[in-house]
Amino acid sequence: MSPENDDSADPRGDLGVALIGHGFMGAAHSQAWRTAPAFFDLPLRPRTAVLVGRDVEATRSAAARWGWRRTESDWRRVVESDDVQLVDICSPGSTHVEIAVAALEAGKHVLCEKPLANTVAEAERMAEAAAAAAERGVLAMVGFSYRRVPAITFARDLVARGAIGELRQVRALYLQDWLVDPEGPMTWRLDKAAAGSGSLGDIGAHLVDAVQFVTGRALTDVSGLLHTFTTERPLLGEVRGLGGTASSERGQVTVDDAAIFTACIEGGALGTFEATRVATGRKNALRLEFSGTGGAVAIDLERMNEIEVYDAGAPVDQLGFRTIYVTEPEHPYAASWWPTGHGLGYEHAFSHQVRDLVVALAAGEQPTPSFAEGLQVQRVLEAVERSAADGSRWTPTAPASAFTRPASEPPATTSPATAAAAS
Ligand code: SOE
Repeated sequence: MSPENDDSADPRGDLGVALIGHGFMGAAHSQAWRTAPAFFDLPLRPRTAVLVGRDVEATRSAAARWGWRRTESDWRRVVESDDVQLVDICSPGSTHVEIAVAALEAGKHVLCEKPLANTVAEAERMAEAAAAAAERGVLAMVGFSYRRVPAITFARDLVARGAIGELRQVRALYLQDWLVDPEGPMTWRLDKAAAGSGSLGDIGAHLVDAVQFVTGRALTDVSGLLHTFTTERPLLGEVRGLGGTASSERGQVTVDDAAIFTACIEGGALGTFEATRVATGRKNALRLEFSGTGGAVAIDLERMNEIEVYDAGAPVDQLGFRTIYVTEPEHPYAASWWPTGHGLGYEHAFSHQVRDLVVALAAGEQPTPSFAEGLQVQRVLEAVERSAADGSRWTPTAPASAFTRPASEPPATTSPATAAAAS
């Protein structure tokens, strides 16, 4: 028997995990459940008990690859199962509310991928269920994994220590380009009924959470703009868009390709936000910059082991951003991994998330971010959507006729106010 399977002498309690979903996030969470116990001293012993997916064959093959002991095709069965103490939800947003509420009511802890839900009403139900469950010692957490990228955790620590003085401005960008090609296929992520929103909820939600996490301040007011550049895309044989065959049929894209918004931040700071899947050439560039009266910190997750720090109090002849490699044992999470300088990647944040969740569960403490925090992010996202739908704050810069485009150029994108004026 391998040491991993010989549990007899281990005094720690078991944490049987059921994972719902085996796509991108299912893979990320699977590796985290397997890796975190090997690198961190966890107070409970996670067991990769059940993998749940509707496609029986695909679920079995993913379970064999990732080390899940058994599979189910209906999540309701694991919610009732005695060998499951925690349900980890990695299925599309439209499924979150039903699974999370049922699991919490059945006494299972819940980890739920972000964004918490597809609507504020769903997120409210989930937060209520989590509050009621917490009274019974059953705990819920939302998976904003980027909080656990060492550079972002360290930025939070620096800002809390006063390293940038009084916060003035935040610049937050999340740039991807997988929707640049108009012939790229439909997936559930482009369907509002399944995903809730597009770039806004999928990657803009990370920006909102990361900014609030680093600054410790909430976004209080927003003004937003959403746009879908490609409104129809080819349908594939499989809705998930992986491994399907091309078809001549086209599906309607019902979510935003790009979301841009400005925000007022508690305490008087200003924020600009951009979340887009059409930033040609940018693959997964999450960039944050926090400017204060005494300094600034900047992060670019395409260089995720680094943080740039500017100290406005340095001697004038030494002013400038310094790059700190966030891999010293003194940096968040780093001591459990490799020797100084050897670096971490995207997946490590998910292992850190498992580590922090298990530690909180063993202590009977609320893991963060809670469902209440997930609900607050959902409210910000919905406010951006409402603001974008209400074009009344757009101000045309000139009468439409004052600007004549050369015929060879594509038609100008019309602002909501110009469109309203023209109709
Ligand atoms: C998961 O945290 C996630 O937000 C995915 O849902 C996005 O698609 C990915 O690009 C970033 O990570």
